[in-house]
Amino acid sequence: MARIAVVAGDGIGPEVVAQARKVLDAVLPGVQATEYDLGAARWHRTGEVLPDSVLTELAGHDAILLGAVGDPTVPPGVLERGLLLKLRFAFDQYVNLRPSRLWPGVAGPLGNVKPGEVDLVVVREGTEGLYAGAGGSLHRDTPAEVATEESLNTRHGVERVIRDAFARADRRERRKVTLVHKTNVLTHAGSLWARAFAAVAAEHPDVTTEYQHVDAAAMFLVTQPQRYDVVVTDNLFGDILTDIAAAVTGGIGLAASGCINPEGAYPSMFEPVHGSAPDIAGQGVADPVAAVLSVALLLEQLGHADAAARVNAAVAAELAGRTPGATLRTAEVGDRLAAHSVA
Ligand code: GGG
Repeated sequence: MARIAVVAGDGIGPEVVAQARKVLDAVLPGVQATEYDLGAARWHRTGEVLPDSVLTELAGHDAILLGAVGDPTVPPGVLERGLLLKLRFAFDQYVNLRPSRLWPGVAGPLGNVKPGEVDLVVVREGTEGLYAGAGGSLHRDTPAEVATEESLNTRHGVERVIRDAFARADRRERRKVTLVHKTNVLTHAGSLWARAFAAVAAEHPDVTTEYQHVDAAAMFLVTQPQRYDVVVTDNLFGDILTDIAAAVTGGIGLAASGCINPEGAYPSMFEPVHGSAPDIAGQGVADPVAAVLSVALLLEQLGHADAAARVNAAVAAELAGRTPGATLRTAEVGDRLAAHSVA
């Protein structure tokens, strides 16, 4: 039976993960879920973020279900780098998979796309780019202060995520991959991405390819999101573009993601795209759909396609039945989704 490590984390993380757990238990009876107390509370209590002993324990699981990371009482970066990025990097989760679809019954905010018309997936590089942590600062807190943040791009890292994007496109109906970068300005990294993309594209003659600068892609994701199928891009561009994609497909509360180690050498991690939302934490009003859809991605990754399909169907029914503007209660949504996910 699958062994899942659960890291609820901060803010609304525990609230939405509790609903995701209900759904997981409903579709995979007997699943072994172990909770790990990581996040702001642990840091305040112990000064630790993610001790190596816990990392070793997490490595023994089949997957990780994560809620949210980040808390206003903790200095910026301590939890984000020390927990979220440490997990992604330690477990070589180089594919950050972020699907966006306009679910039946969910209206696009601009009225320019019909329900069901958008079904795209962003394959965001997960272990390199500006997130690598390369850089430094000089003369801190003086008028001469200088800070650098460098983008790390290796041929190995870029090529493997592009390969993953093409493999996904091969399994989809439209078979199209869009590379998004800024090759006209970021010429060093851009050239590497463009050459790696061309090399992998040559191995997939049946896949349609296109290139877009990131600023154009940001615009087209708003005005014509239906033009995209698979989008492959670097770590920061992917983070930003997937928030835009979420906004045009019903909001960040519906956006799920997987931080995937495709080789299975390490556990993959599944998390809602949203953060800890401290402004609404503890009120029981956070939408758990993103966390529940992250469970569907987890189930697919672990080979439980039927269970994943049941969760997706339950979400589709839930969203089709929503009245715009109606108050949502996190636990009630979780109860409904769990009940409808059962075979
Ligand atoms: N649900 C995951 C979470 O808490 N994300 C907050 C965050 O800082 N994300 C940055 C990223 O995904 O790179």
